[in-house]
Amino acid sequence: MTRILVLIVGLAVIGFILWWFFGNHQVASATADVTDNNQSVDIEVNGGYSPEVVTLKKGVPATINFTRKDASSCLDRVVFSDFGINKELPQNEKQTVKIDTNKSGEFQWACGMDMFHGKLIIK
Ligand SMILES: [Cu+2]
Repeated sequence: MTRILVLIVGLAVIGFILWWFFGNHQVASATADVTDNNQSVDIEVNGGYSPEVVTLKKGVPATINFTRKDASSCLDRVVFSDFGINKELPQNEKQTVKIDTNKSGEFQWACGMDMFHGKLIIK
C-alpha cells in the first residue's frame, strides 16, 4: 500500500516538474483574420511580443498593428530586415506595419537592438 502511494506521489512530482519546465514555455501564436482582401493582426509589445509568432496568408495584403505598452527604449523600434522595415513604435500608440505577403516563408522581426524577436510565417 505504501509503495503504491509513494509511486503515485512520485509520478505526481515528475508530472509537476515536466509541466513546470515544458508546459509554461508555449509561445503565443496567432493567425491573421482575413476580411475581404486584407488581413491583420494586433501585437502587444510589453517585455517582448504577444503574440510572438504570426501566421499570414500568402498573397493577401497584410497589416500588423503594434502597440507598445512597454516604457523601455529597447522595444521602441521594430525591424523587419527581410522587408526593409524599421519603424518607430511610440508608446501606447497603435503603429501599423504593412507586410508584403507575395513570398512565402518564415521571417524574423526584432526590436531595434535585435534582442527581442518574433516570427512571421507566410504560407
Ligand atoms: Cu532591444
